Amino acid sequence: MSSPATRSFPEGFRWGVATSAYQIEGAWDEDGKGVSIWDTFAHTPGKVKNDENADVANDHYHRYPEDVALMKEIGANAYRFSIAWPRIFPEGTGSPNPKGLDFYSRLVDELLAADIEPFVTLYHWDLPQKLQDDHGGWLSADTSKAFGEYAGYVAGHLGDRVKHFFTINEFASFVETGYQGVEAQVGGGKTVHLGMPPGLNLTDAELKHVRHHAVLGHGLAVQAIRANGPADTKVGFAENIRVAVPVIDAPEYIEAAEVATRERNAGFTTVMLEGQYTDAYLASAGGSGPTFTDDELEVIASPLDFVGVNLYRPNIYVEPSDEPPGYREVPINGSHPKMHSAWHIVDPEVMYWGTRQLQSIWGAESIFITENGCAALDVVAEDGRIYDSDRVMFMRASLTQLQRATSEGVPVDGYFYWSSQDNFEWIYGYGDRFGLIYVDFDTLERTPKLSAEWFREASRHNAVV
Ligand code: PNW
Repeated sequence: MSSPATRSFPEGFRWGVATSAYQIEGAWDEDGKGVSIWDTFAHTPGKVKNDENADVANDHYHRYPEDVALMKEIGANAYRFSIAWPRIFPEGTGSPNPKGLDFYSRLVDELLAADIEPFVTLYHWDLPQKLQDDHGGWLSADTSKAFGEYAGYVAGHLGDRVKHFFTINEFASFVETGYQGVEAQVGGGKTVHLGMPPGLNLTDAELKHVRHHAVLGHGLAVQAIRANGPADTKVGFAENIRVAVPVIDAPEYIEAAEVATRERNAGFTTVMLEGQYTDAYLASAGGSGPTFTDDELEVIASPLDFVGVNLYRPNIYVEPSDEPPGYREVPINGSHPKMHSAWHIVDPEVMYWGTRQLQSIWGAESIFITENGCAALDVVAEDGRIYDSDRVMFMRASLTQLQRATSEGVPVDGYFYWSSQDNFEWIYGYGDRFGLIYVDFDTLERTPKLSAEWFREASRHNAVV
C-alpha cells in the first residue's frame, strides 16, 4: 500500500453507509403508519419515472436483519438512516403510534448487536400528508413546531441508544424542488419542469418564507432533542451545502470562493451557523421575505455538536473579482466530465474545499460527510459479479481528497457512502442505482458490488486503498 501518511484517516474515523426511510423501507401502510406526501405524490400518475413508487421498495421494513448483516459484511461501522415521521405520528402531531417506534427500536438493537453505530436523520422529505393538508407543509411555522415536538419525542425514546441525530436532510432539495421546482434539460434542447411534493411553483420571495420555516424547524428540533435526550446526545444537520471551488489554489481565489460559498448558502447553512441572514440575501427577491424575530434567529442558530454535509459535486467554480461581491462565477464547460446522473458534474476536490471551508468560514469542529456517492449503469455479469469500476474510481478519488483535508487538520469524523444499497431514487424511480449492494427489484435479492469490496478494505485499513 502507499505511504500510510498520505492514505490514512484519523483514529476513530467512521466508515458508514446511508439510506432514507421512503427510499428503502416499503410497508407504506403497515402497522399504523400514516400517509406521507411522498406516498401521495408517487401514487399520482405522471409524477415518477415509469409511475414507480416505494410501496414495497427494498422491503427493508421486513428484511432489516439481513440488511444489517450485509452492512456488517461490507465493513460499515456506522449507519445513517432516517425515521419516517408518519410512522411515529401518523398525522404529524397528536398521539404517537407505538408500532412505528418499535420498528426503529428493533433496528437500533440489531445495529448495536452488530457493532454498527446508529446515526438517525429525523426528516428526509416524507412529511405527514395531514400537515400538508392542514397547514400547507413548510409554508407554515406550525409544521416547524410539529417537527420540533416529533424530534423531541424520538430523542426521548431512542436517545438511550442513539447518540447522533441529524435534524433535516438537504434543505435546498426539498424546499427548492418541492415548493418551486427546477427546469431541467432532457436532451434535444428540450427542458421539463421537475418537482417533488408538494409540487408547488412559488415565487422567489415566497420561497424565502418556506426556507425560514425549515431552518426554524431545525432549530426547534435541536432544542427539543437537548431537552428530551440524555446529556451525551449529539445533534447537527445534513445539508447539501453548495460549495464554490476556487479554480486556482492561491490565496485570492480561496478567499473569493469562501465569500461565494457563504453567500450561496445564506438561506440555510449560513443562517444556521451564524444566526443572521446576510444583507445580500435579505435584499434578494426585491427585498421581500422572510419575516422573522430575533428570538427565531436565536433558535435557528442553536449551538450544534457537528455539521453534516452531503457532497456530490461542486456548485460553481470561482475566481476573484474587484467588483462586488468579490468573486466571479466561472462557467462549467459543456464537456466537463459527469457521472451517470445528468446533474452529476465530477470534481473530487469538492470533498477537500467543502470541508475546509466549513472550518475556515464557520469554525466547524466536527464534520460528517453525511452523503457522497454516484449512480452507475450496474449490471450483473455472467459470473454473477457487478463490476462498477466507475463507482470505485469515484469513491477512491473522493476519499483521497477527504484524506487530504484530514491530513491538514480539517476535523472530519466520518464518511457515509450514499447508499448502502440500490433504492428508490425519487422522481427517477428505480433506474438510478447508487448502492454498494445491488438489488434485483423483481426478487429483492441483494448482491454486494465490486465497490462494496473496495469500501470494506478501506474501512478495514482506515485508509484510501
Ligand atoms: C441526495 N444535486 O439528493 C438525497 O439526500 C438522497 O435521498 C438521494 O437519493 C441522493 O442524494 C442521490 O441523488 C441529491 O443536484 C439531490 O447535486 C440533488 C443533488 C445531490 C443530491
